[in-house]
Amino acid sequence: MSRSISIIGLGAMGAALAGALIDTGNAVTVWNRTPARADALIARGARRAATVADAIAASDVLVLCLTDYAAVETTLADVGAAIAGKTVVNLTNGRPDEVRAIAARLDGLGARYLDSGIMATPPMIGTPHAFVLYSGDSAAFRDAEEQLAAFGQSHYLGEDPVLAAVSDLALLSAMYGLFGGYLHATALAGSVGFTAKQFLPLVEPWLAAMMTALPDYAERIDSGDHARDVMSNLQMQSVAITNIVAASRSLGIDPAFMEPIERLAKKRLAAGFGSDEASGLIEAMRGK
Ligand code: FVH
Repeated sequence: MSRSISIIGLGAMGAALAGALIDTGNAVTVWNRTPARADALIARGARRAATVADAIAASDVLVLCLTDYAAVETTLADVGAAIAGKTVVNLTNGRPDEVRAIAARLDGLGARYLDSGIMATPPMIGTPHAFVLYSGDSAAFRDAEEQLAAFGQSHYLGEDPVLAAVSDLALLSAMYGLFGGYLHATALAGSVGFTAKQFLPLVEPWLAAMMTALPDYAERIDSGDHARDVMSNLQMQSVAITNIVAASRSLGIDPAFMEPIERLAKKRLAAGFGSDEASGLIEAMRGK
């Protein structure tokens, strides 16, 4: 039997989510501020809601996928009591303060709230490579779990609604660190003539090899012990870090991506932790 679900927000991601729900046999109602963006989904069998209130009335589960929480607040500004008893799954990227504010407001209106982080690009939705983080009302998650599985693997993190949003930001931070590092490295290599394609066979296996250090880093971080069995101490690494910044400048590359790492390393050295592993940089990030 098909279950109904409403999607509010049909940008690149919202349209992919709606498509995956249609493909898995759900009765999908869609609303978008710019109505024309719904046309392709209507042609695939979705129902068009004329208003946000119409989308809310159509289903017990509402999925929001908008640019930011300001858009979420605007879209839900006038919902009132109509949202009581509904499950709101908010897949919009946001900050913990924004999550708490919307969760409290919807709770006050009698809705069940799930916050979420989508760890996928639109073409990955509905494939085994997509995973989506959820936190908030556990009963609401259990009830909607089967429908939400259309998006990819679901990871429920706990009752506190901010868990998914902060984990999302943390994972995106790791991604931007990786991409930022890759772009800086490629700019540096490019300054002496390598094209990105020529540099790729060097940088790709290097990054893959460095990823294997993460379990050891995790152990050091959790124990707070960055001094045991040190292989590559920070004093030694800080020479390379400072050289990267200085060489970038002299080769005409903006060192902006690497400067914060240099600053954190100097802070750690000044505190007397030069013989520790570089995992100890996390203590400087934590303000210790
Ligand atoms: N696309 C991606 O790769 C990432 C993957 C990880 C998760 N993100 C998050 O998903 C949210 C939406 O992203 P998106 O890619 O769908 O974004 P757009 O294609 O730019 O569509 C934006 C939709 O938001 C609507 N919208 C914006 N402002 C308002 C507003 N004030 N009132 C009502 N709707 C609003 C916009 O409507 P329209 O411009 O078509 O009328 C689109 O439906 C986002 O949080 C990502 O971080 C995607």
